[in-house]
Amino acid sequence: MNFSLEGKTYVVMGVANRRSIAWGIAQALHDAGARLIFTYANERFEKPVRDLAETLDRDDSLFYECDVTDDDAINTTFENIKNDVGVIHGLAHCIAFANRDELKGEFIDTSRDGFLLAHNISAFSLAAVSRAAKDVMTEGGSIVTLTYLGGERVVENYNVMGVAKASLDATMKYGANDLGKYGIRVNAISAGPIRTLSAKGVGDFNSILQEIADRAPLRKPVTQEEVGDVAYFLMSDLSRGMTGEILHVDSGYSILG
Ligand code: NDP
Ligand code: N5H
Repeated sequence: MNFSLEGKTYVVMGVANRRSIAWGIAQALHDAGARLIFTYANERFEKPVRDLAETLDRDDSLFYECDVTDDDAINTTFENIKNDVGVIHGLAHCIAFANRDELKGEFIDTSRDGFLLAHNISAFSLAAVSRAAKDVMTEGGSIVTLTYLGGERVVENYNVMGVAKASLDATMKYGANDLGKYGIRVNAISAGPIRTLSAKGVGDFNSILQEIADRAPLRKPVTQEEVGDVAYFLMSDLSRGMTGEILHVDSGYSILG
């Protein structure tokens, strides 16, 4: 069995800064020998992503702007990727968004627009991106998305994002069923809480991390590196018999009642 990802190319969507889970995944894939393609939501994020990628000891990374609310942008991005590299072997979808003011208070107060926005960016995007990526995964491939426990059970304040993650989880499973015949696997990592830009401004994030330190079986929050290593496993042939699965990388927290 070959654990190396040398000669393989992976698209990583959702690096905002060095704290991003997507960056933890990019580093793990890079360390395994992979070539990386980065996408960012708009040109504002191009420089930070390029600056980060420059810290990797290879210079063949590629960069594309891709706002996942725009079908034309998705199609153009993957057409450009096909023209530029020919074939990709996997994709990490590390994208979510909900209006900040709907990530507190009661779920029931979510607006129609806020509900649709969260589902558009955080769940439908996986279907749209998988369909476009399929045409560039001509040797089979592995798609990995990031989900959270709040899609399986009610977690205070996660609100509309929890409902969107439930949709993402189902999107992942239906996608896995459709794409399996092309040798493309689709799985999700359910990460424990990690302090990232998205988590910024979450009022009691310290107490959420403390709860993990106090109660999770491993008694510590997870890191971007730990999530990155499981993404590497899912991208590699070691996981070739798995699709449609949710792997919890959460210090064991989800087994607690
Ligand atoms: P980051 O803030 O680092 O990443 C979120 C990313 O979403 C950003 O890079 C942002 O891109 C991208 N994004 C938002 N809207 C769009 C859009 N319209 N088009 C393209 N990209 C978009 O946070 P995380 O690393 O924490 O989040 C990554 C994933 O991990 C999310 O799905 C999140 O729900 C999930 N997750 C996070 C956990 C945590 O505790 N942090 C726990 C479990 C799951 P840009 O910067 O270019 O705007
Ligand atoms: C129970 C919790 C804490 C409360 C809920 C947090 C939910 C966070 C997820 C979304 C993705 C955060 C979000 O959309 C923030 C935006 O409104 C504002 N931020 C931005 O626009 C920044 C600049 C950009 C980069 O962010 C995005 N997303 O584009 C959950 C936590 C314990 C775990 C957690 C933080 C989960 C998660 O899904 O991220």
